[in-house]
Order: sequence, then structure tokens, then C-alpha cells
Amino acid sequence: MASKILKRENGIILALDMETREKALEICRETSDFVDAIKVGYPLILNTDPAIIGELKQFKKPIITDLKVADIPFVSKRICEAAVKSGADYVIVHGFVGSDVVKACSGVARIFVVAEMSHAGAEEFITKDALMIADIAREYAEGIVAPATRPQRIKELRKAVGDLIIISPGVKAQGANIGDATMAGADFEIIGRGIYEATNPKKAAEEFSKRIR
Ligand code: 3DU
Repeated sequence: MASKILKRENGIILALDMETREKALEICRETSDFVDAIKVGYPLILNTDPAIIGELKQFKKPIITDLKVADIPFVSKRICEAAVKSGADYVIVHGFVGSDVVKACSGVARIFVVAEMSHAGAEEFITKDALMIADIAREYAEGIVAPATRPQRIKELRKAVGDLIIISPGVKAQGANIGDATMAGADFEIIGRGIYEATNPKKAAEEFSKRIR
């Protein structure tokens, strides 16, 4: 695999799930010095335009498109190709759909695989298979997504994925404390509302990155 383009300085990936382009650009302008990558997903892309992916590249950070791709291999590959064409540096792909999907996506994009999710309902299905999903990720992905809300699971997943990058959502708004995921073995904490809904997003991002480092 080519060298990794996601480098750890602040330990934060900024999640943008707001509804307007203006708000997204404003938050990036205020906080981009304190984050290592920008993650964009359906709420922002569908409320604006896929061109927002390319537009965010002005902040000179890797752009992760959180599309949680989970279709048949042919369609999943097309989705990844379109994301890369729009400017995505990484695409987030589901692992529960199987190795053929993950393999197809990895042929056209740098990918992160969702190994396990952060919300309560994750325990109904995906948690049970997370370690098997991690094995698939190890073969095809640059990293995995693992839940900051369950640090013990991050420890187990770290053992399973070796030196793959672990990115971890669930911080602040979903209940995990800043630094919990990092202490358990994650490389980056994904933070959305904890930053963009803060009274002073710049101060919040700066303080969180200090604590994580
Ligand atoms: O809860 P926040 O506002 O900090 O946002 C978390 C982001 O991480 C959000 O974009 C969501 O789609 C993503 N994410 C999870 O929250 C949980 C997962 O298991 C996977 C992705």
C-alpha cells in the first residue's frame, strides 16, 4: 500500500454533519489548525452538493467521506470511485457486507472499514462480528472505525488490527470523554457536535487536541 496520507498531529478528525455549506466552511476556517482530517457525510453532502467534498480541500487536510458504503461490490465500487472523483482522500465502507465488497472498494479508494459502531443498537448485530470484520479490514483497509463509547472494545480491536489506523467516534455528544479512545489505543478521535456546536468551536478544538496529545 502507498504511504499513509493521514498523519497524527492533533489526534482529531472533525466531523461535519451540519446542513449548510456556509456553516461547514466557517467551522473549518476556525478549527482546521487543530484537526488532522475533515470527515464529511450524508447530511452535509445531501443538503448541499457533492462538490462540497472538493471545496473542503482548501483547508489542506485529508478529506474522509463517511458514506458507510454497504451495497453489492459493483455498486459499492462505483460509489467509491465517485467519491474519489469528487476529491475524497478516503472513503468509509461497512465491513459487515463482506470481504468482496471491501476488496472491491479497496481497489479504487483508500478505505476505512467500520468494524463496530458507537450507538447502543450496535450491540444487537455488528458488535458480535466486529473482530471478524477487523480481520477483513487488515487485508484491505488503511484503518478501521471503532467506538469511543466502548474503550474496552477498542483495546480488543487494536490487538486484532495491529498497526492499522483506528479512528473513533462517540466523543462528547455521544458520551465518551475526550482521550478515552486514545488511551484505549485509537489513533484519532472523531468529533462533530462537540466542536461545531460549542460556543467557541476554535477554543474547543484547540483544547481537545491539547488533551488528546
Ligand atoms: O457524535 P458527533 O457529533 O461527534 O459525530 C460523530 C460522527 O461520527 C458522525 O459523523 C457519525 O456519522 C460518525 N460515526 C459515529 O458517530 C458512530 C459510528 O459508529 C460511526 C460513525
